[in-house]
Amino acid sequence: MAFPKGFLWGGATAANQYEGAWNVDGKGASIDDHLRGGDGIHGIPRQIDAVFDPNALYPSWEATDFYHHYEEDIALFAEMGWNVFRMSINWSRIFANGDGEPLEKGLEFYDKVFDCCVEHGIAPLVTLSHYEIPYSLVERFNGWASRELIDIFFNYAKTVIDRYHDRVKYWLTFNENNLGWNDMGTMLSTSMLKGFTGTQAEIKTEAQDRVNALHYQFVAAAKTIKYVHENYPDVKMGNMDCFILSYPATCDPKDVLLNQHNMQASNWYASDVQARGKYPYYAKRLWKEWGAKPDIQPGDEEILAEGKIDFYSFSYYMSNTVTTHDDVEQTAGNMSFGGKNPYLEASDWGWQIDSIGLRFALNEIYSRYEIPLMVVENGFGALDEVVIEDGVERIHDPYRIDYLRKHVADMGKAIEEDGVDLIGYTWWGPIDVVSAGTGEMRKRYGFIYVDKHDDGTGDLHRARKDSFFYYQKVIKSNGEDLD
Ligand code: BGP
Repeated sequence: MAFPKGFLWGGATAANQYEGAWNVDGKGASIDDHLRGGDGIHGIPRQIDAVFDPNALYPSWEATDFYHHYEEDIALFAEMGWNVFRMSINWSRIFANGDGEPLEKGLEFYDKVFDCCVEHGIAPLVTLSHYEIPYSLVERFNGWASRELIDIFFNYAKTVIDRYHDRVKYWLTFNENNLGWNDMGTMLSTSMLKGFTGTQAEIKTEAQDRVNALHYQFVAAAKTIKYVHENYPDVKMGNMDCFILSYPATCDPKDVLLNQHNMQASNWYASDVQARGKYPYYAKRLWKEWGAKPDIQPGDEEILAEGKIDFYSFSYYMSNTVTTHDDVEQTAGNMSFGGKNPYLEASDWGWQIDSIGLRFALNEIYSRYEIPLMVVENGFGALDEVVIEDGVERIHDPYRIDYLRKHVADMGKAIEEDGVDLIGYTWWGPIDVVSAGTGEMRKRYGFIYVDKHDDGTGDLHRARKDSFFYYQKVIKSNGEDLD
């Protein structure tokens, strides 16, 4: 058996892309509630509105309405055989403006959700901040550009961890924390968009703000982890990084060096701080290149050292290439762009499919930190078609099954042949949700179809896709039966 007994199998979601009910029971708007959808296939980016346009459609407002369907959805997850469910808490459902008094109604909602998970034998794995901060913090502080956010976040994290630690034993701090190092990541991961109206492509931030924002998030995460270790020894804390795997496009040593530097900037910079508790040696070179140094205040370094993660978690979807030569065609990726790889196929959105890259990534990460790993996002966004057969709705999605099969097989090899300590796998978007990058509904990842469309129509009913039954079989055989 490649996968150890007790391996965690499940799926991953995020409040802003799934929950809906954006303004009930006192909830405030989050940054995502201010975003319109784009069109990923035709390269039309998302639009951000500082002030709501009454004629616009904001996909997070309803999303796929987990808020009113959680019992039905968690029952479907249990039917697939899950023993873990990754979800996030919507910060603005607990603190409408990010700080102040917590909203009891919001807290009660997650009580019900976690109770329901536990009743079904599913362990919740909870992200504290998945690409959303209350919009009030964007307006008042310019998001994570301000040091004040450290304590505001800590207060929020402490509130929910104190409340739910009896049912939630696995927590993640910031979703795809590493992305804040470039402009593209700014929209969702650090939200430094005070007063900004425009498209994602137009966002321009200062290097100094980006370097600080990441630093404040590292300190806020470490402070939270330290608190948990001191108070709840049975609770485990992880980071969450977007592993952007890149290869040198040629064997020109210049490309190999460029790739090493690229991997340091986009991946290792963040995870070295979180796993090793200090900035890595190459940070000095990066700060020089970026033209900015983080605002490290007395006491920060001690907090970083005292708040190291217990396990490393990451998203992995695709790989790309980098080169110093100018003849490599570019393609899109997860909050990134990179060179095309002639050995790989890609999704309709240009994300290059590379399951061997996942095995490679697992080895790279494990050899660096030697702590347990979790793949907390991996998945395939595609255009699905609903057909009616014998009066029943069917969604035949062999492309998604194929992607899943290959990635599970390569994870199995990383565990069995390479010896990596991988403890869990949560497929991204196991039920259709709003796309983070493009705001589309038609970019579907789910094993469960939701009747919801880009124009806001749909009655939100759920239907099992072919991949639902495939994943059920994979889990039942603990990753052995991949036929
Ligand atoms: C990651 C995010 C998720 C998710 C996923 C798929 O970056 O953590 O929130 O959405 O990517 O990306 P997309 O929705 O853009 O296809």
